[in-house]
Amino acid sequence: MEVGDMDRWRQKKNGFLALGLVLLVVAVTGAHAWKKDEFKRCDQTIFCREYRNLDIGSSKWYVSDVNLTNGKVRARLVNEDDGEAEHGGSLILHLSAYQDGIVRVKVKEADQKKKRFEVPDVIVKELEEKRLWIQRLIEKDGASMVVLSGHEVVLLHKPFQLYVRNGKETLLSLNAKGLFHFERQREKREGENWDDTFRSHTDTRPHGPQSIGFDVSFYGADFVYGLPERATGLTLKPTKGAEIVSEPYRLFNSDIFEYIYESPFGLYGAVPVMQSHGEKRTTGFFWLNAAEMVVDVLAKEKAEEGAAEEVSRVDTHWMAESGAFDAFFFIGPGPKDVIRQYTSVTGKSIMPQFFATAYHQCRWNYKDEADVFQVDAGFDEYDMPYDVLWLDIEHTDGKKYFTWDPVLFPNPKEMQDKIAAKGRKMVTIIDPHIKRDNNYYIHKEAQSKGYYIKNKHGADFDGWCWPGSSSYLDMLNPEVRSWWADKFSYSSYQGSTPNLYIWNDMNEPSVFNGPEATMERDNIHYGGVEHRDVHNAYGYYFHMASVEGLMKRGENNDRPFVLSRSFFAGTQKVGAIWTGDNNADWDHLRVSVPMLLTLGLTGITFAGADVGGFFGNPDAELLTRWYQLGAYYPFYRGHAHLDTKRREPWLFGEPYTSLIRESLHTRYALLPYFYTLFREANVNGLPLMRPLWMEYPSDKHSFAIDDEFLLGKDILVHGVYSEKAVSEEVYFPGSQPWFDVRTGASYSGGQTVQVPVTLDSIPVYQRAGSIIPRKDRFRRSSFQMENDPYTLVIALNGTYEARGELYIDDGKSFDFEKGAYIHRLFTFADGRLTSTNLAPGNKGTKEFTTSCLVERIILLGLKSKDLSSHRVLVESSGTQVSAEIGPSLLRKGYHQTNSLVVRMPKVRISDDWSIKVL
Ligand code: NBV
Repeated sequence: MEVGDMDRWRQKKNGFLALGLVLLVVAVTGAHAWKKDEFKRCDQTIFCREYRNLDIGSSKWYVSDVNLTNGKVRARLVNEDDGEAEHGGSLILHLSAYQDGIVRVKVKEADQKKKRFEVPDVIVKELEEKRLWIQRLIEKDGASMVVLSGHEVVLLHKPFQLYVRNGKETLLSLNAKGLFHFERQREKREGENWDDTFRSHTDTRPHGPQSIGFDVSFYGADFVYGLPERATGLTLKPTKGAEIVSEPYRLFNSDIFEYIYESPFGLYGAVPVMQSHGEKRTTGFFWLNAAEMVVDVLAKEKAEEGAAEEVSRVDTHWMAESGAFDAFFFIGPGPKDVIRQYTSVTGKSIMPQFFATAYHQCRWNYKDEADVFQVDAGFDEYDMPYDVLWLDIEHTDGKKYFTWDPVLFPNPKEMQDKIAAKGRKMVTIIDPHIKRDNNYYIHKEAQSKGYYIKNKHGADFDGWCWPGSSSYLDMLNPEVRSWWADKFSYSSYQGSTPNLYIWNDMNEPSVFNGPEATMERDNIHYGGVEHRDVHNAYGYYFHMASVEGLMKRGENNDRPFVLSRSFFAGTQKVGAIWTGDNNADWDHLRVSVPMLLTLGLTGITFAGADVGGFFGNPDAELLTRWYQLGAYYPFYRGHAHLDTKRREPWLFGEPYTSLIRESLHTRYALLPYFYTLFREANVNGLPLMRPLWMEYPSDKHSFAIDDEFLLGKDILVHGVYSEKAVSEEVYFPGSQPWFDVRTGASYSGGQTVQVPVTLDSIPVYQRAGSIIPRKDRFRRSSFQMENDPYTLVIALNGTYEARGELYIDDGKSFDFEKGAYIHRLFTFADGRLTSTNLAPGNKGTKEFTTSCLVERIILLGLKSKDLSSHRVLVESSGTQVSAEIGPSLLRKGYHQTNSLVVRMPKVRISDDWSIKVL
């Protein structure tokens, strides 16, 4: 047998030998091949196979009685095939409504044999305060109707169908295609076998079939988006029509070894939310369910003969193996409305510490303390800023997390202190598999307290992972999470310091010898919950427990930072994620953009892809292109597989070293803009990386664009995704021009331009009408930029106006929640730049102050006549200051003439002031 053909789990199951074998496989095959057969296809999955073969209109459910109870609509659903109370009888539907266009529908068995699992800790507590008390139910023509502000919900009785409407138009529907099926739990019939076998694994399915499937239609939609995580384009293409086109989109958190580009199979995380978009409308749908789920996007129906146009609607079919029916409909009407609505259910993005928004340097593995110091010194020597140095699994003592290899890392505290002296931080990896070693304190305690997930026989589940035989903590149990959180205290986590942060990997959870590289679905969690029900949320709970740990440790807590590979709906309120083990190839560079855009649409904006690609060795050009693009990812980290050649950013020689340095500098200069955007995400859920249609919702041309994106609303980024590229096709949205951030050259909006590119840079533009705050002095880390002065880059629109914002706080504590922040608004109009306060008067009791100055104001988009008679007066102080025409603006060597630079206006960033420029 060839090494390349071996099953992955068998490569790994020998514990320490595993690593060597993995390396051997990579070395021998050279190629990256996903072991597709290790994962279930739809036709190997009972519920998926059955649901996919159902006919449109096959649902047999109808509404038998409807009433209003506690401000909610309660309806009974009856199956027309049922004899008297067969299968335990009817279903109960609860319909509730919340402020801001959110409709929620829950359906349960009237008599639940075993309580279906409702995923806890995803929905924010405040949601209940926003619930509307439904006062009146209108009964008419076999339907019940609830009128809300601006929309209504219609419940059709026979057949059961639900429509969310807006005046005369339908926005969303449930079961309009008649695919609602609900497998009620029941007793095993005589001779029936519930076992499900896949490869060598048997799932006993002790509670039998309990799947749920239904259709949701999005009206006025051209495309649907969402359902991370997979390495595909931004729009979710049809998977099924009259014929099956491809596998459905699968949501089943999996450690997919060497994942491939353009595959509907799910990766490490799952967010069962979809957003639809068309010229006039955006809507959304979220199913809170953590079991294995698949979703078909149905091909559009052909227009009837003679009909004016194709149906502007997207039909989708949702199916899950088990769990509850708890669904949310979001009425929009715009893309930002849907994200606000969805994140008001599942939470807004955390506010990161300032350092976490800067550049991170990682590798599997930095070998020892000397290696750490060398890499750290390399950044200084090559004048490259970085903020965080990461340690992967080899830093531990035998893959026992919270320990240090005594030979390689004998002085972890001193090491962290030395790194911290430059204002930098470190991160260590903590995975969820616990080595079953009786000398390991974590294992001993967890075992004696009964904190592990149990197998179907009630014993501690034992699976194979990096340390060999391992058990997995039951993170569904809040008591276990709290116990785990205590393990991060400085007294418990020996060798940790306040400058150490955390990385959670393998939390799908990854089990080398388990079915589909995870654990058995009939394993048992807290409260008797089967693993099948909680699977997609396991990583989320593990992430949550680690974050809780950083919150608890020590006093004067800083905001936690924990990166996770696995995620679920709501992860945005916990921490950051990355897209896992990508390849060092051009396709993976390109797909990183739609992957991150999709995550942003589903609330998870603090995300990035491994810069350089995890597997394989990028050549200097690819690495440079990745640094150039990654500078605009919300999370910016270079990372590499153990077996790859070293690739610290100065190792490739010129011109690459200088170009990578420039990318890092670009990121650092833009940190004030990034941080302002992070705050926006924290307040209203909006992602940093945005598809063009989020800002230009009626621009049809932009709906499927996923090789470029907006960072906030003011920066347009287009990566370079091929070798030796000489030009890129850039689409400039909107009606206003865009300014090249390096040269100041402008391009009119609403056109596609073949823009020439060189290795020096990727195409990046600033929107006319915007003001972007920067800090242009280059330091070793973001910490050292704290008191640096600002540069304001003003890109004028056609009416010589512009607007921008800046958010600042202490960059580390939670005081911002009590009002310790500054939020400024900069406006340019009538030749005058004005700075005013944007924070509300009642923002809180704490204050934040800064004495940072503005050192430079750059105006782009002037006409030559404006430049002939410029005078600059700081009106607030009455002082005249100097201004230069057309000097080098943004990077050395570029001389844009239609610009003006005002130097040292001597105003403070936090004050009110005005400067008359023209
Ligand atoms: O801990 C080792 C790696 C890590 O570097 C990577 O970032 C993770 O995604 N980890 C996966 C396990 C091994 C992968 C082959």
